[in-house]
Amino acid sequence: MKTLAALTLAAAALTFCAPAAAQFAKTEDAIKYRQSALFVMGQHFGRLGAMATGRMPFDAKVAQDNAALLAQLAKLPWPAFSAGTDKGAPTKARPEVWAEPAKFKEHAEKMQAETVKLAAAAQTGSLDSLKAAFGATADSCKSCHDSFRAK
Ligand code: ASC
Repeated sequence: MKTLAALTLAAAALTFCAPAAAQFAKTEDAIKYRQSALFVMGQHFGRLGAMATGRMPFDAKVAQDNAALLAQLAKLPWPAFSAGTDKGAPTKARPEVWAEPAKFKEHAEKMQAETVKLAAAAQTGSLDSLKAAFGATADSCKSCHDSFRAK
């Protein structure tokens, strides 16, 4: 019984300490995780876009909060594109994600960097700064989607 408990603990510890690539119990979980993270990002980015394009009145505090969240959320999706998660649940991720990992990583890092700049722009309280940084971030979303996401 003691041995079993020790083994269970060791297995649990391994699960928590495993590298990011092995964080998901199932392939399907990794796919759902990255889709969920990107969906939530889209919600927050969409609010910033609504302000940047005048569809929603500009509120500096709301912009700051959304942009700060977005910069944190932008860290989430990437470990969930781990090896073997190209199928196992419906996904628009193209095979290029795994065939061209350096290029994919470059796009992911570019987008993350843009969200950090967007959060900094939102901090200034200037709508013009927000607009410029929003546009640059949207371009980074789009260029990755063009190469790595199926239509
Ligand atoms: C979003 C969203 C995207 C990007 C992209 C930017 O809010 O869901 O896919 O922004 O449209 O060009």
